[in-house]
Amino acid sequence: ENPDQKEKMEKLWKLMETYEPNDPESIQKSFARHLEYSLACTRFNFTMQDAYRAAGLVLRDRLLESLNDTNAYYRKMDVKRGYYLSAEYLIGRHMQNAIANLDLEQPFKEAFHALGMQLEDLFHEEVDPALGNGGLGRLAACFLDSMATLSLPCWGYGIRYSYGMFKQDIQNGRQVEMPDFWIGDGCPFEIPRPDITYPVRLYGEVQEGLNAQGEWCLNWVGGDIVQAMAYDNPIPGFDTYNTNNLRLWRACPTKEFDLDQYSAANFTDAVEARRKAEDLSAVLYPNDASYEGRELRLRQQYFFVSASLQDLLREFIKRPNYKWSELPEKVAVQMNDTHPTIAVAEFMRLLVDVMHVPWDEAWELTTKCLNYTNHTVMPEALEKWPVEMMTRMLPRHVQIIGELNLRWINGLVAKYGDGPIIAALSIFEEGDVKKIRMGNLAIMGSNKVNGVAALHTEIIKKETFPDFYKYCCDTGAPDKIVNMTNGVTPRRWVHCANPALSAIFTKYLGSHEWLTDMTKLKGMLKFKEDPKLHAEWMEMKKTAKKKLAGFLKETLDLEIDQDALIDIQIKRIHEYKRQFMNCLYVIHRYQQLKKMSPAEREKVQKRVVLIGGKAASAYVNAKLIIKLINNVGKVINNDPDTGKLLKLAFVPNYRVSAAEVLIPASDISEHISTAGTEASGTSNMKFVMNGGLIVGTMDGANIEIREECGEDTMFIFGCLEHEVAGIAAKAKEGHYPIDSRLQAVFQAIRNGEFSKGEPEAHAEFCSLVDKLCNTHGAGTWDGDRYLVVHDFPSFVDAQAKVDATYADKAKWCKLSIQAASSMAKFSTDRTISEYADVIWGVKPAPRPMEM
Ligand code: BZD
Repeated sequence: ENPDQKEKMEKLWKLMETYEPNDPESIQKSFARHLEYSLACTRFNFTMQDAYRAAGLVLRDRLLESLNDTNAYYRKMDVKRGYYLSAEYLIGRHMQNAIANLDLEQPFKEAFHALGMQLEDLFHEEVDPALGNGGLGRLAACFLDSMATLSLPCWGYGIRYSYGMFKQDIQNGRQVEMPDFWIGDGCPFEIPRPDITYPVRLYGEVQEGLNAQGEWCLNWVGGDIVQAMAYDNPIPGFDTYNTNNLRLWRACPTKEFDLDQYSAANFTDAVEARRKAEDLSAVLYPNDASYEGRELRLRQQYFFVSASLQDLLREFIKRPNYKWSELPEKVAVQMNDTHPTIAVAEFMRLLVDVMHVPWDEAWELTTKCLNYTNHTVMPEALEKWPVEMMTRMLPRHVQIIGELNLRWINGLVAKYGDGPIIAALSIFEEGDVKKIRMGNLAIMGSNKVNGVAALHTEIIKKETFPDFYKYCCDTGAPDKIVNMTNGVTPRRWVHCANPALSAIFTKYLGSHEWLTDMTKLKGMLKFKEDPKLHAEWMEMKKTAKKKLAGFLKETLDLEIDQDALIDIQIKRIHEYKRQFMNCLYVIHRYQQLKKMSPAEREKVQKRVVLIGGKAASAYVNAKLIIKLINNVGKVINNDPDTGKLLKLAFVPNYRVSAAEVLIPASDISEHISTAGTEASGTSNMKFVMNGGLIVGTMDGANIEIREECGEDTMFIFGCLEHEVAGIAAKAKEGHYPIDSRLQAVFQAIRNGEFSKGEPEAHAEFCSLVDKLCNTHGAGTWDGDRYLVVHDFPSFVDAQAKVDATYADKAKWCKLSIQAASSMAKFSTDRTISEYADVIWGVKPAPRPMEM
């Protein structure tokens, strides 16, 4: 309005009206400028790390232009927005992905090549941001990539942990956890936003009082206030001008310094209290399967949920003449697992207490805006917080939850009378320690609830939340629970991780359209028997294996035969994922080789078995399994009879960047969870997209991958989900027999063949084996909870079939092409389109190139 101001703005606008140019020379100039003026290096004296940082800033400039213009466009179009709330994002390295998605591969390559640098070397300088545990966190990251690529107005919200997933060191075969202070040198891709902060209250009490309108109300007062400060991470889409945002919150002390405390005696206490506030976002809990009822964890959850909801509501009320009734037309929120489900109560609190929306209307808005994804059927992973703890920390929320539950139970009793279904559906779990069930709160407060693969969604309906499902059906809403089969982004997992394969697809299909429409890959099927393609395909695998060999040499000083079949199992270490069974099989294979004459051995397929993954630090058995794998590997790899034919190695510190090297190189990967335990799995999809075949159980997304790719592309074994209960019941009575080959493996372990000179390890390994065999104490059976003994024989058969099939190179190659070309369903572009259509009602809003 002010003419003076206007003139200044126009001047600035003129100066900034064009984007940073993207020709190689301009990129070089930007690079030199950042080296000198942002990093204070000279152009003649800088390290590769400096070069990486400067290149990162070159990209950041371009990301910011796109992010700002995309935001302006979304505002102008007044679009409905989606918000993904997740305590974890396993984003992995930014640089290569940003270059690809900004369509800068060619000019960047040229620019840096001319300066005597290889892009690959720059990429290696980046530490992996590992703000997640495993599949759930990586899924969130793939989702962000697809939301941007589909030009959907969707943001992610999460926590900017100072320490991400621990680094795994292996010492004497055992896992040792090291802190991952990933942010130590700063990350050139993030944008700190000291101007965007929200207060978050913890503890305190609720008082009756009057609101601004003079009406009776409840006020939450006292306690501690922390500030949540925003750090923005631009997420560029591929083949679109849209760039979305991942906004991560860091906990900071409140800005105001309590003057009373500012006396000589209390000064240090006051500073200490402020420092403590920062603990909130200090560290990611490295537990991926069972929650620990730690108070700090609940604080983290509330902290990021409150800041995110405040932020998205602020965006909503910025709109001129907003009406609360329009909220569901403008906002959809997705809660990633139960971790952010305190959002149900916080949304109510913000609407009722802060925005003065009447209770009933607020509840209607809440249940229209929020949605919940379940990622697990393991009962030990469903979060339940003690009422006592939550009442201390979030007194107002417990009141709100109490009121919601009262109304909910009254309605249920009116419908069903007072029976067991009431206790099952209550948000509160009675018992010695009264608890709040976050799963129940989430389902009640959500518009849609989803599982992550077809089988998993059925299990949720029938076993995890059967009473809710009954209620949904009884109230005419059976489709409140829907399936959203997971996916992965082909940009990172094919194009960036496996450039040779990406080039083959683009060449045979005549364009790179497949990268945004994976159904195009079907066009490869007509070449699946083409010898020319076979040659290129095998060359592609060779290239990937060569890279893997370099990686293994560097990290483990391990030499591998690049003609060997590469067999990989990489995922969190867990009994249900059965790395133990894989290891037992390798021992069996070793024993078979040992029995053979040298001439017989010649005929055996060479194999390199790689197992990698982190164990939760308190998970004793998972850590023992790591030790066993390492010890078995040591024996096998150093045995001159077998060393050339069979290798077993534990890959330390498995992480996104390691996956990018491992996955393209695999011939076979293992997805061998007990049927009904793995909700989906997502690395299975990455492997197949890269032309690897799967040894797997009929579990999670394996079932759907097999459906898409054809039965002949997968080596299936093990019992089926519906058989598990019967097998477990029978096992309780006595036990199914232990296969003689497995007996021999157990015997070798008990004889100490893999624990020579290590009495402690010997006792530990025996305890693992004993547990599996400990089945005869009637009624106490759970030793083989995951049916390792039961499924072992069919696992051995499946592995034999792998060897036999691999012997026919042309057949293998055909199956590999067939499988990789049939993976359209498992692109997160498909998954996210479904979320956008079925759950969020969010539409694409591609922004034009120039605004
Ligand atoms: O989520 C995983 C499931 O185990 C996989 O089957 C599935 O594919 C992916 C994605 O849907 N779950 C997790 O990764 N869970 C966690 O990481 C986690 C983290 C903290 C607390 C509890 C679980």
